[in-house]
Amino acid sequence: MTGTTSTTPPLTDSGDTLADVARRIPEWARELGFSSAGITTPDTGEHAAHLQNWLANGYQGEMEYMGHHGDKRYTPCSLVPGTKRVISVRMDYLPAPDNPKEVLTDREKAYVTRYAQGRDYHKVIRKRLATLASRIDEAVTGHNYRAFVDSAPVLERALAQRAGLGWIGKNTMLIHPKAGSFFFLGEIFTSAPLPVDQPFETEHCGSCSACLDICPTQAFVGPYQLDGRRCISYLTIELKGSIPEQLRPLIGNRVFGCDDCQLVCPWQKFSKPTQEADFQPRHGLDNSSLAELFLWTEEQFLKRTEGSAIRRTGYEGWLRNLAVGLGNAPSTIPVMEALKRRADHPSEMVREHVQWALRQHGL
Ligand code: B12
Ligand code: SF4
Ligand code: SF4
Repeated sequence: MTGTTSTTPPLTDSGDTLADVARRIPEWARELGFSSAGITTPDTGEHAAHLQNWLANGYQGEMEYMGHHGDKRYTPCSLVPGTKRVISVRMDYLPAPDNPKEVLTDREKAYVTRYAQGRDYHKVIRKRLATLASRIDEAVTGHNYRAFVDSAPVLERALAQRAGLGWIGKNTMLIHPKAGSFFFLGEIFTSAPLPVDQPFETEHCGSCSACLDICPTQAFVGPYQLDGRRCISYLTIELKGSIPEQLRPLIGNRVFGCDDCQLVCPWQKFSKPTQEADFQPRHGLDNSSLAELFLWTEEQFLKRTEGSAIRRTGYEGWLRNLAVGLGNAPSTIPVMEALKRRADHPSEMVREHVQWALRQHGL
């Protein structure tokens, strides 16, 4: 992907023009396993106001970090002074072969979001971004950069849209017409005034509203607007305490994250399976029973989730989520036995969720 600026780009110390470097970045990014890369200015346009409204409505729930850092989240130059461009990249994560819909409809199985099947993406992407940044560094001597993926106060989807990587759909995901939305985003803030790409202006949702209608917890307050507090991803990953009782039956068998608003999206037929060995399922997480995972000891949990994003929920959070899944499962012997085995768990939160689950089975 290349672009133009109105002024003639200066030569770099390597003798290339900045336009030459910008032309090579997507090629270097692909060599490092990214599916595409684009360059934009450090602005988030109208997205800053959308973020402010979202925060004012309290949709961040316990994710208080979303409101910290003042204007840094929507003003890249405040986060990293001297930033002239943002290089946005995406990396596909869908494992293949895959069976998400089968697992979702089998209520004795545990559904783990496709993004968390393998190694933690933060680690994978951060390392690759560092390599990409140092290649740019070799070409543009003396420039400064910082690389980010997810955890920093950055409006990643807004920057990706502005860098031409896709449009923000009604489900709030960044979607590309040739790649769906099962990909991660990351970015490099650079002081090099590289030529920029065209933003992705065309919105391809049209009159479709499949994602808004399918959401199990009705977390969308309208197109493009998600009440984070109702999203299963928030409830099973970000929320540290008890899951509100009225939402538990709606969670079904989703024990870590949720993909429904993506799986239903018609653009997903263009999603590409990942080429990354690191994102392939580990320990049968793509097709395990709730009862089996519920009986993991803490030691097994720590061992089997080493280097995985699942660690974020912690062992008690993991048991809490599985207890909800088991409460929503059919009343079979393995389900009931598993719940009874954890009825005296030392954590009050786990015990309370197990008791709720047992009540769902009339016990
Ligand atoms: C907080 C957060 C969450 C929260 C809140 C989600 C949310 N929609 O905000 C929770 C925990 C619920 C969550 C869930 C998920 N997340 Co998340 N999350 C983030 C994080 C850290 C910040 C997102 C953010 O800025 N939210 C603030 C609100 C205001 O933004 P927004 O809802 O996206 O709304 C935008 C537009 O819709 C628009 N907008 C808002 N209101 C309005 C109103 C109107 C009228 C209009 C026209 C537009 C508009 O402007 C907003 C800003 O661009 C980013 C990483 C990052 N640093 O950016 C990852 C990120 C967005 N998450 C990601 C993923 C993969 C997920 C999940 C799929 C994980 C899962 N399977 O469980 C789900 C998807 C749920 C969903 N539909 O969004 C990826 C998305 C990749 C992609 N292709 O888009 C990111 C980019 C992480 C990454 N580096 O890859 N996430
Ligand atoms: S991830 Fe699931 S719960 Fe969250 S908005 Fe999408 S469909 Fe709803
Ligand atoms: S399901 Fe339909 S409305 Fe939702 S993001 Fe996909 S195309 Fe847009």
